[in-house]
Amino acid sequence: MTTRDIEVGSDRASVDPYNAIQELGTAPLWRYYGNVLPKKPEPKAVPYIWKYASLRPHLLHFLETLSLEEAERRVLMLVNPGMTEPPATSTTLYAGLQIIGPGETAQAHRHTSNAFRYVIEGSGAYTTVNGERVHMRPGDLLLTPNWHWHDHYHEGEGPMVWLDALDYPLTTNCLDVNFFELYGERSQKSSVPDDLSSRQFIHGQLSPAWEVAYTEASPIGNYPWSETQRAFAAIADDATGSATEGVLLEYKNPMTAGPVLPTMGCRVSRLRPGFRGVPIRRTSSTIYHVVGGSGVAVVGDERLDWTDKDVFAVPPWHSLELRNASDTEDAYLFSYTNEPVLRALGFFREKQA
Ligand code: 1HN
Repeated sequence: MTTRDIEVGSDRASVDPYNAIQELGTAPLWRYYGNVLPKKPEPKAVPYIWKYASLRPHLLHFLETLSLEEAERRVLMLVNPGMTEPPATSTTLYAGLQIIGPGETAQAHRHTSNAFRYVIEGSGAYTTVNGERVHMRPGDLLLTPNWHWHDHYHEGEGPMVWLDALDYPLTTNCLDVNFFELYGERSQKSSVPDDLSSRQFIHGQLSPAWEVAYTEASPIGNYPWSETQRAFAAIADDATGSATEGVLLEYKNPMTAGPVLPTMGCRVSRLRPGFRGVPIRRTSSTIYHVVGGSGVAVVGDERLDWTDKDVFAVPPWHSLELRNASDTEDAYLFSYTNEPVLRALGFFREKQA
């Protein structure tokens, strides 16, 4: 230690020691202890519902007034009031509503964020994913995993709307691992037969034996609604279903029998007429999209009344109770969750609330 160090040290002793340590890039743990280690999760995300009927006119307005050349993607982000900057829909999850008109192309790019689309209305559009054209119909689930090139084209009539889901609040806001690249041309050329991955892999129990590559993300481009309907029809009223979410089916990666993407798992449930779920609490967050029907989600202290095409967010460790409002009609809910991330890292917990 030099004489100078000692002098500086004694100067500092006369100023507020808390300011002094702050200027040196430190903080006293004893004043933060509760924030670092709360008794239970205290998410920034809050329970919230986005009403499709209110948003649809605005989607149509921007379809009329904003070109895709200007917008790149014409999307209304669903921003959780507790997670506005940077915007997210719930913890580690993003959702947005994208609209595209006839003849439009959303140009090709790729990013490390995993993404998928869940088709809400319209038909005649396709997404080209690494050279494969994947066609969309309402209720279809289309995957664009990490670093896969993707562009969208609408060759049909009328507007097409889908729900975009991404894990960028994880890759960009938490982990700083997102890369992004433009393809260079506006669209990819088709290099494999249309919808081949779905046709090859969708029948799970009979998979192509010549395709040996293990893929962490599902190789299936589209999980069509027609197959989802067949799966529900096959069990009809015979299956018991889950006490919390009714007849709950999970979309599977045929390579791993696990979730479709390493960061996001997708499910669809049928709530029978009069269904009233047992409340549950999970460390994962979940985004729900109403495929059909209407009901109630009690999320923590909030009551969210949902109907056709609405989207709602359930933050971590909030109790969730799902009810079908109808005594005569089924309700169908599509949902996705960050449960795969939590399970991989040993952080998944659930308990009856
Ligand atoms: C994206 O690439 C798409 O490809 C949609 O359609 C929404 C939101 C954030 C970041 C990238 C798309 C997106 C996105």
